[in-house]
Amino acid sequence: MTSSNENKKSLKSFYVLWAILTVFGVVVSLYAPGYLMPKSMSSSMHLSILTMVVFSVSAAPVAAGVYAATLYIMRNWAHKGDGVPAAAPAIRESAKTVVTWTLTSVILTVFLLIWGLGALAVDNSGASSNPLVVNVTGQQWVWSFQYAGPNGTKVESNDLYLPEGREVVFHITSLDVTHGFWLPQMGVQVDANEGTFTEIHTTPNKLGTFDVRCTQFCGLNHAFMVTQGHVLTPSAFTTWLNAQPARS
Ligand SMILES: [Cu+2]
Repeated sequence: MTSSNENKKSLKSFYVLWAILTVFGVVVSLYAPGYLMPKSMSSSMHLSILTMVVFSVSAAPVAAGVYAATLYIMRNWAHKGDGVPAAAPAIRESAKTVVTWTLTSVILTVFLLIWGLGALAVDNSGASSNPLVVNVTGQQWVWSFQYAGPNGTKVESNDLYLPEGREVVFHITSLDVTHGFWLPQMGVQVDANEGTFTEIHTTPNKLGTFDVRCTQFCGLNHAFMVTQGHVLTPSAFTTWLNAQPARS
């Protein structure tokens, strides 16, 4: 009787610790991604940041459980002196704890699976009938961007210009080794491979500049394979496009 009461009391500290660490994890998860991830300039990036927050918040109780168990065990099984340590109640012998732990993990995992599939579906839905097609070519160690210019001409630029509010479809390839086409603020990242095209889309929703980087180590000057992108108003974009020299 006494022993059972002691066990109850003792495991209570584990529950309290679990709750405190969960609250801490949830608060950090709510605010950290906003500070640590690039500022969003597209709906895809907004969805990526939201997904990061949802996944971090959902992982918080599980991570908190692991840390709480670790601290609880370190405190209760600490060996002091030469004597045999006093036995503390084992967490695994508490049916309530095991059921809570398992159910929490299962429910959160199923929720994340549903969220992930839903986010993928949302990101792939709503493809516009008139997207801007930009051909992206990576080579050691520059990016170049080809657009359809006025009157069937082709326009090429080493800076990426995009209009606000219109879906952009990137057709990406490489002339040599594998590069990684990455627009951090747009939530766009896909490999550029020689001899084949990869495709990715986004819709910029904020005016301003963004980064264009390479995510695959592609040789000596990989770190310098960076350039800038610009989101312009649709009319400014048309003006820019028309001002470029036609290539053919
Ligand atoms: Cu590269």
